[in-house]
Amino acid sequence: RRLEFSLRRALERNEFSLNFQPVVDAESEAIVSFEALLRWNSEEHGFVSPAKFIPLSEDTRLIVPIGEWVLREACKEAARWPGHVRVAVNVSGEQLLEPNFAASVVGALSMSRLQASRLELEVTESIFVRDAAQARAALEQVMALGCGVALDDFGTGYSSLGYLRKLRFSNIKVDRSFVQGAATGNPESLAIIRAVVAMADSLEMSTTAEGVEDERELATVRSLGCKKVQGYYFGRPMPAPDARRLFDERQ
Ligand code: G
Ligand code: G
Ligand code: MN
Ligand code: NA
Repeated sequence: RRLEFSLRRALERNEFSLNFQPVVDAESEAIVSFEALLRWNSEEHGFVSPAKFIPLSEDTRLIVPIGEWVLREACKEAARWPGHVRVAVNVSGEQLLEPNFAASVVGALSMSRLQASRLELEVTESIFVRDAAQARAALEQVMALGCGVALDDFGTGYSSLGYLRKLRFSNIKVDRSFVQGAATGNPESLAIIRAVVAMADSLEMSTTAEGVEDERELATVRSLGCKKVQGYYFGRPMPAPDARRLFDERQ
């Protein structure tokens, strides 16, 4: 495939970049972190959507070197931010299950001199489908380093309630579909967010409402007790200099 051919050369050609999307405290609206989101501007194909090239890089295992690059870049950028601001990095199952995963996290942290507690790794429930024991072992390794681990897109995939009992996730990210539903009064969405927040609270995990786009969605997730909020309402994913500027302006 032509896209795959280009993807194989993208790292050496320096075609990747990271965007950063702010995450704010639901009460104070202060920025608490940024999520790093990978972008690819290909010489042959122009901007390619992550929805297209992330699955391709997983299938070809190119996600391993690409993911290592993302970790290093994200940590390097976060080291420039004020000490209380964290960075979240998405991690694919293929990457997590590599025997070298924890070592690549250690490498990214030491190269950037970023404190482990300022790095949060985002994984989806799907990582527990393939090799649950290995996924758990890898997460325990990075948790032992002091990194946070968030469950991304919670509620949309394979149910991982069993893993909530065994692993101390720092954060549960409530998928945008529930946020949208709740804000339009959908009783099921409301009940599900309420239940997720109650569960997260009693397990001492934080909650982030994803994809908040307007005032009404913000008011809804706030009243439901979500601790953090992320979405276009507070900022789109943006290049690092814009993220830094936004942060300076808002504080
Ligand atoms: O930024 P956007 O909404 O277009 O991202 C689309 C999807 O790509 C999301 O599911 C997001 O988690 C995923 N994604 C973005 N950046 C990365 C990355 O660096 N690594 C991995 N594994 N997935 C990413
Ligand atoms: O799967 P993950 O949650 O990592 O993906 C995050 C994706 O959600 C990114 O592609 C990002 O661009 C997108 N996103 C972030 N905020 C919003 C929002 O407010 N609305 C919508 N529709 N998408 C969002
Ligand atoms: Mn994410
Ligand atoms: Na998500």
